[in-house]
Amino acid sequence: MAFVTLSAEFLLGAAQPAQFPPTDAPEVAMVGRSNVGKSSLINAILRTGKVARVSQTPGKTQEINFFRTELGVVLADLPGYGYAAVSKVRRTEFASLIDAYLNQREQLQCVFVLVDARHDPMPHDMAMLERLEFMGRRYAVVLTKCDKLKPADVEARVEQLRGLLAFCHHVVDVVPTSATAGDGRNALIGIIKRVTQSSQETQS
Ligand SMILES: Nc1nc2c(ncn2[C@@H]2O[C@H](COP(=O)(O)OP(=O)(O)OP(=O)(O)O)[C@@H](O)[C@H]2O)c(=O)[nH]1
Ligand SMILES: [Mg+2]
Repeated sequence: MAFVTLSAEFLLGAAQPAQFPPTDAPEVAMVGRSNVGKSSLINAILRTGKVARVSQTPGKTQEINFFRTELGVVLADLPGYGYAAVSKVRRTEFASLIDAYLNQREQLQCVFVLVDARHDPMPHDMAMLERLEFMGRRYAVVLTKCDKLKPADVEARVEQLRGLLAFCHHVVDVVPTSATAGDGRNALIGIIKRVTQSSQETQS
């Protein structure tokens, strides 16, 4: 792949929809449970150091963080869903911020739904996939932390997700990744380029 590193600029963190930046670039968003590896995945895609903040403690990302990248695409890092130790009020706030973003954001061209490859998808994950399918939003399932599994188990998880999504119309792909090993990066950059180019062609 031609991109050794990708430069990026942090635009802002939005705690409410009024703060979403009025960019004119296509956007790709990371969603998924707390601690699944959303911020790590952004860093793994960029490879330009720790642009997005990562933590072992779930609930690290509390706003929607927007990064403009060299690909001409904005990457959005969303707060995680389903983290029980965050207060119920905060969880409801995160959920409504995520909802507002998915409903309103016109720049959004594709959602990366991150699922921990070590476990069966959780009810929250299935609900998100159903929601995106229902909304007609294009999405890809990104399996994270594959470095912690044997290759045969990764393959089985990919097949399980492909099976679950067999009749879905808006899924682009199921991609096994490891942020620590860098696996899956080229496939994700390929998807980002494909979905954002097709959006620009539609606009012109
Ligand atoms: N082994 C391994 N660890 C990972 C991988 N991706 C993330 N992690 C670890 O998982 C933990 C959570 O990563 P984050 O990127 O902060 O997760 P997040 O989804 O952004 O979490 P929130 O912001 O809290 O929603 C950190 O300790 C990471 O180092 C991976 O591919 N492999
Ligand atoms: Mg995060």
